Amino acid sequence: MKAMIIIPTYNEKENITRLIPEVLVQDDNIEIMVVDDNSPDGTGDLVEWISRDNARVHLMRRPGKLGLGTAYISGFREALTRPDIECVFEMDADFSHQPKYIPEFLKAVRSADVVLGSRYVPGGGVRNWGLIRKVLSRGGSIFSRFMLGLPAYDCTGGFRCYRRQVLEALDFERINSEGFGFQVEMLHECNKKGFRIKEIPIVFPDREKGTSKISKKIVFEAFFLVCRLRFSGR
Ligand SMILES: Nc1nc2c(ncn2[C@@H]2O[C@H](COP(=O)(O)OP(=O)(O)OP(=O)(O)O)[C@@H](O)[C@H]2O)c(=O)[nH]1
Ligand SMILES: [Mg+2]
Repeated sequence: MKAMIIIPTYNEKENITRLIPEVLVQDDNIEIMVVDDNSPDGTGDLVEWISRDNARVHLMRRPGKLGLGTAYISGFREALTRPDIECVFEMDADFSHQPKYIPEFLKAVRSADVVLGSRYVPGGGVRNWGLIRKVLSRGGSIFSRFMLGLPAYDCTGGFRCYRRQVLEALDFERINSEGFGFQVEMLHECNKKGFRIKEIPIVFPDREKGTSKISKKIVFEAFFLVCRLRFSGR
């Protein structure tokens, strides 16, 4: 299946040059689109340089740090302009999402509309996480699952594959959250439209290089989003 892998970046120069070749070797039908928010560390320039020699690598540059949600939506829109692309991935640049799982996503998406890389199904897990982070992540998924009736155990993960028909059916104007909230909102919209959602186990190591962009604000935003979705009946 012809796939576009969207990788949003903000200051990922230590990861991105190593990640791109590791992704591309997983399957000949894969292309990559990096959505860079004018990273001060020059990530965008590095990717531009790689893309000049490699037709499977594309770069979208945005003028400043506009957030993960809009980065993905811009990437989705761009990927959909390519009629040959059959599925679109979300993937982080920091190696928490290990490229070795890509073939398993491609296999699973043959019989599903949305495939979620899941830390919370047998065979999945996290590595090198502190207790607070574990509780927040697991608790956030359980909370989202029960509040919104989502058919998944990992509702906040960002290693995913969508069939193009799914993205074509979604109204991106309605989705305006960031971080974990964005992942929950996307999943909720897919579920409401009746798409087939499947989880495959992934092991999620903590990033080794670069710094996290997660803030308390993103965690609170996700909590209030789930409450809003639940009680507004959206
Ligand atoms: N384009 C763009 N990319 C972003 C933005 N914020 C984060 N990213 C990228 O999104 C991906 C996930 O961000 P991380 O900081 O790793 O967040 P996380 O994986 O949820 O948290 P950690 O586990 O702490 O790494 C990485 O590839 C980041 O570079 C943003 O505002 N714009
Ligand atoms: Mg990360």
